Amino acid sequence: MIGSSRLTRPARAATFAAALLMLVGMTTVSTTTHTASAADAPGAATTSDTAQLQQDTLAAAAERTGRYFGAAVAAHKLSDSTYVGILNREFNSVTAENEMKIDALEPQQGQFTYGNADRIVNHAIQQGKDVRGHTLAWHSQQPQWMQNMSGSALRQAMLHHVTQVASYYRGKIHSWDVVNEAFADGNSGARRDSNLQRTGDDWIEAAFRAARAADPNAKLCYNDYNTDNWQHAKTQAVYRMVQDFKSRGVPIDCVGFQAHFNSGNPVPNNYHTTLQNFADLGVDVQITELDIEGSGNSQAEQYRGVTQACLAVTRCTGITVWGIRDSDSWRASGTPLLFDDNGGKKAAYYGVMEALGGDGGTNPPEEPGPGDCTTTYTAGQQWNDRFNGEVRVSGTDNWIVTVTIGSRQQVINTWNATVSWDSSGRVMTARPNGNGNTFGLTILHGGDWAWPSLNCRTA
Ligand code: 9MR
Repeated sequence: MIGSSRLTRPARAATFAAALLMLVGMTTVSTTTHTASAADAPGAATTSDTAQLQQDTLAAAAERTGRYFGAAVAAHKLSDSTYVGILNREFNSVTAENEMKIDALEPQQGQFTYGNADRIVNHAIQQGKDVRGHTLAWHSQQPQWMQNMSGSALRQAMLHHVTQVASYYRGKIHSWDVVNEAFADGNSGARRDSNLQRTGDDWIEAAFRAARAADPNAKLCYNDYNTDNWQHAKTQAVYRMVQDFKSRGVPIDCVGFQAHFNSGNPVPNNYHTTLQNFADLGVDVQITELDIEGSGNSQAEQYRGVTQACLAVTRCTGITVWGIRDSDSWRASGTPLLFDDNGGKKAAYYGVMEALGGDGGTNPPEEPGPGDCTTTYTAGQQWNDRFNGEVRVSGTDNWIVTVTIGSRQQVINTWNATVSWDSSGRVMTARPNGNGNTFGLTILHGGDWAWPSLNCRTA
């Protein structure tokens, strides 16, 4: 283990600094995780030493901080061995992606079908993992019979559902998303209009009381999206509701932040403030559906920042990512998860792992070798359809830098380097062309503003 930590520590320091910059909003500079210093240190471990070490996992690293690390799981994928292999190895909490929603569990009024949900819950229990229950009351994914209901009949049906499901799973659920997405988007700070909301403002607290009565030991959460930015009206409105619930003794234990991020909805630089302010109300906070569209270093830095924000809040008790491989995601085209389509660990995975203080194991970009070099990316001018970036190389004058871009992106111009492309069209290899150690490129972004991922070696 000694050799391993020697290998990763310098990289951690560099990337920690980059993450801190991100958290305070200075998102223009990113440094790759390559560094030569560890390899130069006398007695440092060799690559083969490192390869023999047992690899750390997200679950183990999170657990050492007193937190869980979970994933959303689909029952029909439990027969996919790659999927289950990653699930069993890396995660110690599970959320059913769709199988515990109202339409899945009570398709006909009063008739409950637990088959697919049970497959997930039983798998989790057999593997010693916690289960997050998602979700007891929601305006969406209601079965047809519920969609057609209103007034007191709907209120009773909703409470019956909460009671039946929470009782059925009593003792097996770590945390329930009792109510999901009950606030409107935009600046109103109002409740979302829905058939449930039209049964009266108190429908949310009624659901929480019913859930507490049915499963007194489960933590009861309110869960929503677009509540990450402390300045947003929706965030403030949810905060006031939780404050009110706590002051009146409505049984609420936790707030779930879904955390679905992309270029239009980036990780806010006040994210930590949001989590801390909610925690200060006397509830746990959980990141419940994390995904961040993008690729490479930019995506990794955002994952790192979110993880660090959670770690900085004592009552942030765990993180769940919304799927395992990119191809499992509800937003697969945005490649928003920690594992690629083949189940390989992405830069984003190592960003999370390093933030957790874990040992990235045999992450290839962290294995210093002869001829190692460092790249620094600086974002340049931006237009509607494209952006410029510059890559500065240090450690050698004789570099080969690979630049990997997103699937929707295209490099339309380069300067100060000789470049060639692989057959995928996503990996550009750049070499010096006599104009020094800084080269530039223009990327047509196709809606994906993520910075390219960089890798440097000496020729
Ligand atoms: O990932 C889920 C997707 O498979 C479903 O089609 C969709 C239907 O509503 O729900 C997705 O999960 C949502 C979660 O339950 C609540 N927050 C938003 C998630 C992404 O849409």
